[in-house]
Amino acid sequence: MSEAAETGTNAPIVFGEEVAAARAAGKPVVALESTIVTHGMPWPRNVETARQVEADIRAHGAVPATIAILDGALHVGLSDATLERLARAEGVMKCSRADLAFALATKRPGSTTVAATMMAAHAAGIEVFATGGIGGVHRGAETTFDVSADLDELGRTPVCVVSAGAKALLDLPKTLEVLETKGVPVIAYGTDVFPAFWSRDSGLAAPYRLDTPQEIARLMAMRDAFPGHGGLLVANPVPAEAEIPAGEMAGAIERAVHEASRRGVSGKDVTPFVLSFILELTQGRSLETNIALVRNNAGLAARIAVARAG
Ligand code: PSU
Ligand code: MN
Repeated sequence: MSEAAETGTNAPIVFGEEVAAARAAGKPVVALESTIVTHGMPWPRNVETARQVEADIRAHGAVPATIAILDGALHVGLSDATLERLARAEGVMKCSRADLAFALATKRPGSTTVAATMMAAHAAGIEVFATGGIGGVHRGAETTFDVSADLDELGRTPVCVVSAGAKALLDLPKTLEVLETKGVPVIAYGTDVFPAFWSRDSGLAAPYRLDTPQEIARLMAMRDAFPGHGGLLVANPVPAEAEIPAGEMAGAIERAVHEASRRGVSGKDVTPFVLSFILELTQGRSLETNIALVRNNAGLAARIAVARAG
């Protein structure tokens, strides 16, 4: 099913049943990425989390649309069986902006990163998207040039991305600088500091603070007054009871980043490698925190989508 007339795209989009019904009824929809399922968490916690996150969105009055590439089409909203198949599959392509059209054209199964999910969500007319943490400027980027395509996409595509900040394995000050350069408003939710994924406080001041989904919806409406604007980053701190304070994470992050460069891990493999290495170093604690923060982001994204529709 192509929605060329409505979205101005010829992208081959297949809407899941629940999402198609929500669109027809004008109900709020929240997009979800799938790289976190295929490359961010181990089986079977990945599929359990994906299901739980979808339930969290429904509990807050919106409809979840998990996005993935299957059989040469962008699937917006996956059936439970498809979600499980994706979560179990080996060799799924991690698709960012550079990879999306390639996976579609060659009919390879692909999961979507923040950047590719934003592209797909926008093509499908979805304005709010929940993830764990965005990609950004990697430590040592001054020599490796490793900067996530997520930042470029935020600069150009009008989707509100709800995250727990940027992954703390990154260079967070540089990530905030690039977001500012690209004209992306960064809004900390209910706090004055920029959160650091597993930790509530990165030690960096947040550019802006808002305290309700209604205020964020109002900001989105105001952004609409300026055609050609890009995305919005909402940084929602992990719930206090699930956080691992930055001081406790620092050692594990340092070791994992060091190990990645020692082994010559590069390109799209860096983030998955570092995440799974940190999971081992923290004996699974980082995974529990990751799950808690994604669920928290899904709930807030649903409330923003509801406020935006109302
Ligand atoms: N957040 C998580 N786990 C993940 C990711 C984010 O909690 O696995 C993924 C997202 O899909 C993000 C990607 O867009 O990592 C960034 O990869 P890269 O740095 O290669 O752009
Ligand atoms: Mn990269």
